[in-house]
Amino acid sequence: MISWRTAIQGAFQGAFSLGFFLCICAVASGQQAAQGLTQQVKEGAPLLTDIGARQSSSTSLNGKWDFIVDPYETGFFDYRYKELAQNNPSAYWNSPHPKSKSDLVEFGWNHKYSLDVPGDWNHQKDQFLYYEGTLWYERSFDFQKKLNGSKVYLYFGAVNYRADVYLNGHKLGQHEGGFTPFNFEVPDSLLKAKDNNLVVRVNNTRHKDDVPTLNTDWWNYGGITRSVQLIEVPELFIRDFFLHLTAPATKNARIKGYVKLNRAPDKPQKFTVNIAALHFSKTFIVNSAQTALDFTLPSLELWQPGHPKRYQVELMVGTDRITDKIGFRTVKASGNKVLLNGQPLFMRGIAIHEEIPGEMRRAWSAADALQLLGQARELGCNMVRLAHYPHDETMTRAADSLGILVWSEIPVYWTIDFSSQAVYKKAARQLKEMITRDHNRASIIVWSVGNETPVSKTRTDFMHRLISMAHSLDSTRMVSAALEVNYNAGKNVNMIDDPLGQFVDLVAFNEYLGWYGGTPDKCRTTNWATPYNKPLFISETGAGATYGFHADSLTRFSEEYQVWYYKELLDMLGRMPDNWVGMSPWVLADFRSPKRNNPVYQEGWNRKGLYSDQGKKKAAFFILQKYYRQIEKSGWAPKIKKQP
Ligand code: GCB
Repeated sequence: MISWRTAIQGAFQGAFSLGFFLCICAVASGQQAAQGLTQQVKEGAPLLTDIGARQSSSTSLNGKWDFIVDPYETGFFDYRYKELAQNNPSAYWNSPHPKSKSDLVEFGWNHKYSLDVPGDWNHQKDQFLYYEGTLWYERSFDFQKKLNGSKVYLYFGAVNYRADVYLNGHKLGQHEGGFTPFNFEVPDSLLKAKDNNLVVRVNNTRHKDDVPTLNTDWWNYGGITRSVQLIEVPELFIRDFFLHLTAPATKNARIKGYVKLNRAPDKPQKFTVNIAALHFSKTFIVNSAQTALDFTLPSLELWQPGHPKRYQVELMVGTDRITDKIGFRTVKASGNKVLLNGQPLFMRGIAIHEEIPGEMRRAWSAADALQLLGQARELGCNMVRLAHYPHDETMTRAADSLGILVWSEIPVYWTIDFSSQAVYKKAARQLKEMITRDHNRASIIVWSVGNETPVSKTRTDFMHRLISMAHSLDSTRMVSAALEVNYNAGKNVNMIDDPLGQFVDLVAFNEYLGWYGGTPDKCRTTNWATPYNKPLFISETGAGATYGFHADSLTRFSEEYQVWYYKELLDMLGRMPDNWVGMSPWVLADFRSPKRNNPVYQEGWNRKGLYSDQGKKKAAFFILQKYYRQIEKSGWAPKIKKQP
């Protein structure tokens, strides 16, 4: 179905975006070269999890890295466009060492050109604002192992979009996907005590067959956008574990899960779980790489918004020890409700992009997470939709600590190529990496497999496979996707009847009645329904307003229009069916988007934020805040009277 929205957006962008496209075409055409990037694929080691809890064994490689901008891929291909051999001195992963002053050297690493890691490159230098292509990063480091016989992993929180990683002239491997972590085992033979040379080729060129694809409504920030660290672990170590509560009990609470070691132990080993605050300790015997865990805690305080109780859990095998703060709670869709710890839940949400708008940059740090979640809290939220890709681990950890529920999503967005098996693999990989990284975070209640994907059998099969995969990786959370709406022209009930609805646990939909289709008074005669007997969630709704622009409420982009939109929306919500369990309006703050080219009101910003790009609250913020406060008091969305 081609929605009215697509048509309107098309017309709108046609009018405003020509300048931008002309300006980036020059860069884009030179980048077709990057298509050859995948010719040497060497994937990373299985993911180490709970990185945030392994800080004592980790060495940060954050800081200043030197860089070379390489739009023609000169550091990777020779002049016949063949990939350079590993030992070719012209390859940028090999530091140039001219033997004499007559030697010709056409590249070099110079502290004059450096970028902060983590951090997107776009905000760090004016000339990179629109840059899409290849940029090489380089740094050196010393490293002394602390343990005998240990293993060392090089861990990247995320690199957008592709990374080729070289240590001391040797390729460790490659990773694709801009928002999930990856790691490589560093062979002892490569690691030196002094002057290790680490080079990363980063490329953020957009491709049709990537996830996301060419077209998104957000900025394509490039670079090593999240932390880089070396992690030293004993030869036998805990690679991953998963602990979850099976039923909402505060006495004799049953915990299940598993522990995964990096390999099967040579002989049976003791594996211990300690929770000191509960005076709990239990030892299991493990003799394979993966062991199921099942135990009972005599008493337990449940994690939930308003009471984000977390326990320090210690896990030990041999000489390896991890301690992490873990909250225990249950969540499930049951009939047409969502139950959190067995109680019906109403989600007072907001959608968030991973961006600090005031600095026009990707968010990545704990302080960034606290800023964004703090703003959501002020709005009265108990839930956030982290759109449209997995955010940094600091974000889900902060949500755990603050007691904010999370919807976490992979960037299967709009029109990725659903007919391609290669694209499916990319999406599935990102789904696996997202779930593996965060399956111990109590805050996460929904894994989302995508956003506004156009209905067709091929798409539904593709998405169904992802949903099944999410369920099999983690059966303890809801799986969903933000669906589009079937606007039944002329009828007063809009149906959310996307066939994907039969496979999700939570039927979620995006609607923009009064922004993309006519004016907000349309809400007065509109009702919503779904044929699925499942909880119903509004994953997006919103209108644009430029902070400080005041006019009458019929004037687009005025704060008054946005206020009107929210008032009509809230009135309409008073008529939502009984299975309506919450919403995450679009969006917390104005965010950068190359698709938004109104020269007066947008200038490259999507203006649907309730906070401006400078963190100022728009008038509509207070409308939603009041509504959420009412709900918080009454426990459920009130069937409110018309908004004054
Ligand atoms: C949507 C998309 C979101 C856009 C938003 C908008 O439906 O899911 O990524 O940014 O609409 O502002 O149009």
